[in-house]
Amino acid sequence: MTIAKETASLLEKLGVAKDALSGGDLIARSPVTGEQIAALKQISAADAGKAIDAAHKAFQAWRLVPGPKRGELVRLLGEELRAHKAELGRLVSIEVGKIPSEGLGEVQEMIDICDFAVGLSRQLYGLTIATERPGHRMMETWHPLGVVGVISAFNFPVAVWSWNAALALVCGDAVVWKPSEKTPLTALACEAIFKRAAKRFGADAPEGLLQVLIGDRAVGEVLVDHPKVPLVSATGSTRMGREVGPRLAKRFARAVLELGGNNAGIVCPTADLDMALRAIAFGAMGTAGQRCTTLRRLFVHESVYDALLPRLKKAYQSVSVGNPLETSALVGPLIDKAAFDNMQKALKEAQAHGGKVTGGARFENGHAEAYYVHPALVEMPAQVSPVTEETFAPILYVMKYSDFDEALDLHNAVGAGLSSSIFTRDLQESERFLGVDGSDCGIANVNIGTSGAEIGGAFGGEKETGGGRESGSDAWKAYMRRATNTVNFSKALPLAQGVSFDI
Ligand code: UN1
Repeated sequence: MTIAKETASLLEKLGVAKDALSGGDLIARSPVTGEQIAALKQISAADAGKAIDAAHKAFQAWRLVPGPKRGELVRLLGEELRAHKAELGRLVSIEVGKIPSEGLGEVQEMIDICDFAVGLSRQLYGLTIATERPGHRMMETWHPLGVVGVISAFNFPVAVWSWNAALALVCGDAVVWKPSEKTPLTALACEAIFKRAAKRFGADAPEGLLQVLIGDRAVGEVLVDHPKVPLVSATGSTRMGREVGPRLAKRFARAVLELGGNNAGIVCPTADLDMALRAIAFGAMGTAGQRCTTLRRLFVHESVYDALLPRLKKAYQSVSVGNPLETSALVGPLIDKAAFDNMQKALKEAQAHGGKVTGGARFENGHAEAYYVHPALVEMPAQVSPVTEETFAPILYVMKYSDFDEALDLHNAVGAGLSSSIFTRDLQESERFLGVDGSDCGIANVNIGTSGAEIGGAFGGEKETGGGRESGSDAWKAYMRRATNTVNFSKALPLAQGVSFDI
């Protein structure tokens, strides 16, 4: 069976209408072979505006449904995802080129956030606060916010949507989703899955609660600029965030930005090198280096450099790269030619700055339009460009350090601030790394790689990563509006701060 045929059959099983898949000009391709798998119709900017209006109408009804009941819809969504995990996981592998366990893992991440959100639907807590006035009560209430706009990237085409959607839905919001143009099919599959859950939920799930906008940049701009969208959660490059952020600020809308990462690890003298090696391999080569959380920079202490480097090189030389649908390769293809070109450009620049490159070559794997590359390990004499920039490809820059403080400084001396890790058995080093003047990232790990976070924690980062937090912990608060309420149940009207105003 060709990939196009398999895709059509998967989409049918997932409930996507056949006529949505042809006759349009948005060409969906599988990076596995580079072949076209669908030609989708795109929504016009005017229709995108109408879809947002419809979502707003749905929000006005949905916000009146009690939180725990809203949770029931997300429970059903999780159930549908469990039932269709194999098909959706496979579709992720086809559309993004992820290996099977990562395609399935992404769907598992969706199921996990649904479970989390169901529990959360009974825990949208506000505080009761001590008031200085007798006979008064002060509290805070969390109310649904409105339409939540979600702009997602190709590399986690379904999980990142679900982090946002599951929280937004239990928080009483409607969702308008603009998926990456590189991954429209998995978005249509999610829409179909959601619709089934909504149908099972019944009439209390208003029509239009989820809108999927298949379209280009102009459609994304409608979402970003629409006055009825009080929050946009956008995942993508820092360049994209630099455009989206100010536009949202201009109309005082909230932004949850999850932008670039230039994640680093530090390997200390006491590190368990076996463990570090495995964590580095997955962090840097896994998902073909196309996670926001991918390990891109490694600082290795001079006392263990010669022990670690040959082993790391060997891992790079022996890692299996290949067709994720037909082989048990650990690394699949890059998403497209542009990703490959960027990778080659960075490697050339690294070489010009004295970098010694292992790997990095492309092979067609029988498909002229597919971009399979051997992950690249680059020994760098110093942290200079391109090390300081994120290149969305499997390149790991390795640098030697002698002093811990110097390593920390270098670690923090880049624009992005998403994820970080340290490999050490020295408590002083690990605590310093996690402490106030340690890693400046939103995620800081000890003896674990930079990627593969669980959904229970808040996900996001500082500086040029954008500052947003999605997923677990109290990230839900961004999806609701907080009201502070003071109630006077006395017969007097005392003013705060001792002010008197007697008329
Ligand atoms: C992303 O790359 O945009 O921590 C998200 C991780 C995954 C999510 C990555 N749980 O690697």
